[in-house]
Amino acid sequence: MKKSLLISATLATALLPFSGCNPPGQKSAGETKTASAGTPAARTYVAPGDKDEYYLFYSGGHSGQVYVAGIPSMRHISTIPVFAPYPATGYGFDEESKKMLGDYSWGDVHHPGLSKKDGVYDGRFLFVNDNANNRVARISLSDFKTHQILGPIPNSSGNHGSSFVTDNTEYVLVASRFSVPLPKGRYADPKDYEKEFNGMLSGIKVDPQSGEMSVGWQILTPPFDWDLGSTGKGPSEGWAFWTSYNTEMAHETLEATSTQGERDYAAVVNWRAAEAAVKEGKATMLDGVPVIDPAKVPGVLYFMPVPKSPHGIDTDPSGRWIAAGGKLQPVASVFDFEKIMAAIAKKDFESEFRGVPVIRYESVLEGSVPVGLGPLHTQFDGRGNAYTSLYIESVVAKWKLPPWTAEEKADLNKVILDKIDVHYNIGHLVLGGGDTKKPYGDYLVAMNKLSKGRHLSVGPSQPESSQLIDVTGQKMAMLYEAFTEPEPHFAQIIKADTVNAIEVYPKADNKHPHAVWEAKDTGVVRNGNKVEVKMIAIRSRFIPDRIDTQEGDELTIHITNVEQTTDMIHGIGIIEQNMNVVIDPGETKTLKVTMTKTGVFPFYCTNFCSALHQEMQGYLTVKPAPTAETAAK
Ligand code: RUQ
Ligand code: CUA
Repeated sequence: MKKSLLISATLATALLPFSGCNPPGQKSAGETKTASAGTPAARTYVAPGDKDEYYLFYSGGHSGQVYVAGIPSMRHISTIPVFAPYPATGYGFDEESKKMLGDYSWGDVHHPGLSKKDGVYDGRFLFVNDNANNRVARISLSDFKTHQILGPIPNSSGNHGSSFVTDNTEYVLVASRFSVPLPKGRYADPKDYEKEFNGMLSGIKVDPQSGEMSVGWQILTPPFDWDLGSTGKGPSEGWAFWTSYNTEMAHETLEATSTQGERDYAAVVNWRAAEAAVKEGKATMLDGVPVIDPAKVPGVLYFMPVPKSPHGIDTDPSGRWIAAGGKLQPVASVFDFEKIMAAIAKKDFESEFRGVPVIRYESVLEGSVPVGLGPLHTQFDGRGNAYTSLYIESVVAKWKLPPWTAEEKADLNKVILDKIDVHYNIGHLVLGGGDTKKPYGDYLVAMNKLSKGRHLSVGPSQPESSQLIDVTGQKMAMLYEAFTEPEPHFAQIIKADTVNAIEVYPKADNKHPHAVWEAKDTGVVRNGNKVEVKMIAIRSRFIPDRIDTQEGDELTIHITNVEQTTDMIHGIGIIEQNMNVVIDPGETKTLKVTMTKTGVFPFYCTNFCSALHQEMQGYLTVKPAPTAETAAK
């Protein structure tokens, strides 16, 4: 009896991938892919035409972009350009995206953060930070495009400790990695670091309707180098936490000097109190932003000691347990938020630093879990388990969160439940919904810093590796290995059905002032040396397909892709004008070129659109500017 059951289960799994006659995305009854059934190959196999269950948004690091993949297949689906031009979508060439990029042509994306409602992802926005140029960008998940880049943020240098989204997306919270003399632009000698330099914590306000971001307020800090953070939830909602890796306030050879202290500090921030203090006029304006001095406004900031050079600090789904990775100590320190609140209420402080109370370590520490070597980040499955990445050990450690039994407390080795090898040197890890109140609890992606040739050779520049791990069982199981462009720092995993993306821009929603939809409304208008074109792109022509200009003219083209069909994209590339704009169905974009060269410059559709795609072309002519002589004739 038992045997036949087993066989039929295996058979069913084996048959799964081949029931492929459903329309794309529709599964037949019973065909729900689960993390735990079948061989790793069957568990990650998404048949041609079928769709993945989750989106994985992972950071593109210093490529400045965000990559979109599917889980469980780990297939790369799309690249969302954010901080760097990307000719594939024409990003950074049209006027709208050029304006967003401003003076910068790169960024360093580390930590994508999804918007939330009531502590769970709502599928509206993805926020990403730029470590390099102190910016935060907002991607809309209705069209998977970047809609706003805020920054450089005043008084903040090195936007590494973000983007941490509060439970109802009131704020995206940001911490400065580097301390500099403030306001920015002021010179001071790094020798005077302790006195002249400062760090900053920032609340980036998010408009509940539009998602538009603005700098709400800031909290001045000593020149600690702030590292990773997280927002509270449940009982700790309204609070946020960051670690510092340089409480020593070293400003040279940090490798040695910033690692001397046995303890560093974490910042414990009451962001609701910060918001209230600003409303009550307790802040001082600095470079246009209300800045709170925590020595003068008690209750906004506390310091909490954590062991030696911590890195990640993560709040569990219940909001009570806060786990800090201790890079140079083989433990994850678990703090109890209830005890933190009690210590604050009783003013049970061990000291103060520059007017900021330092919470007594022993009174808030629940325990130090001996996870292993090089603990960095922790994620949660919603079933009372935590998963910590161990950089040095190249392992993910699974352990049990408190409450612990007396026996476990006496020997915390007992709460380590499992370890799995990853390849190699894991940085972040992400579990679906792992930073929300309700993690999905099935898949975990280990984002490994080194791939060490576990792929076809591509020369010395090797990719990073991401490994998909099933966390549904007692033991973790390795499912799949994918390779990524540099550099997947952190990622977010969201259920696909929480995201509702459009596939064409409805004509009725196109608010571009120069959008035109019919041939009769297109045309070329000259005004002095300004030439303005209203153009449409439709399979398989540009209307107009001839533009006549003269040397020195400023040419503006407003081009509307009038298609209303899914996946019917057109592009316009102009030969030797360094111009390529791609227009999605129903979209209008504006491009500008100054005519510095004479001649005839063909333009053509860059995005394959039809059997007559090759024929989709036209001519831009540029006559020499009239000289005194030719003008007199
Ligand atoms: S932290 S190097 Cu995300 Cu582990 Cu930036
Ligand atoms: Cu239009 Cu190719």
